Amino acid sequence: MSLVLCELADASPAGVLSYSPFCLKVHHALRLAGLKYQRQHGGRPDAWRAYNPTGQVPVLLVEGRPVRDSTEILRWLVDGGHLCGTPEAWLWEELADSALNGFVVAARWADPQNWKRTREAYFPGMPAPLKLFVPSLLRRGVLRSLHARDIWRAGPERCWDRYKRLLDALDARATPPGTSWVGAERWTVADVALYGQLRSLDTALTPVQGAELRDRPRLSAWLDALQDAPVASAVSLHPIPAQRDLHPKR
Ligand SMILES: N[C@@H](CCC(=O)N[C@@H](CS)C(=O)NCC(=O)O)C(=O)O
Repeated sequence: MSLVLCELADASPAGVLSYSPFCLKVHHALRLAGLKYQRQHGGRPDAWRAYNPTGQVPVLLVEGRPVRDSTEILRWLVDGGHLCGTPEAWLWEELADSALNGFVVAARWADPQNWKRTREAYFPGMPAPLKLFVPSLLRRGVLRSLHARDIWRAGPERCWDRYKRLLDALDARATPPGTSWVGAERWTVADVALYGQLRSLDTALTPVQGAELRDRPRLSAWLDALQDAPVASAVSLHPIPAQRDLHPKR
């Protein structure tokens, strides 16, 4: 079966496969499932608009058919028996994609200490004259969205206080290294979604936020073990439904 992950630039030189937490989530899910796939890199998220009208990454091409949105990709993996998706695991997946992701975006785009690093990492090849104003314009839009999402609205202090409290709660809740976050027998949608966002908070772009995470020993140990987790030996318990209606009307 041909699988192609349409994503952003390869960030491997920076020690992480992708700067996109949602792409990272899918990379890890595919890796844990033991599925081989190819990578296709775009310069901007909307490079794959032909496959995804929202203009976002990731998109997974399955035999050329697009599965858009990381959550839909996980759903597809669950349907194929490659990943476990209990109701509780889906709740954690939602928390990772919404609450935790807000802090990833705030750490990179809003925190003035990190913005310069983010700009250099996100717009490496941009000609200098454009680099003077395009990233700042985009940043303004991202700040507006963080305000609307109620992440940055009460100011940086309140934002980072919430972040620390959330990390404390996750640290207290963490399961032993090498085990699923929801106590399942197999890796779940919760594990890979938490991995994508938490790992993204622990890159060179956001040293302070990464250090906060590293200060939580149980959570750090869980994350490290998941990063190094062995690839699934049973690659496919059930054949993957190639012709499933991937975007049914609700
Ligand atoms: N719900 C989407 C969110 C994906 C997402 O936000 N991707 C970011 C890159 S990490 C993106 O494409 N941003 C550009 C945009 O939102 O316009 C998913 O789970 O795939």
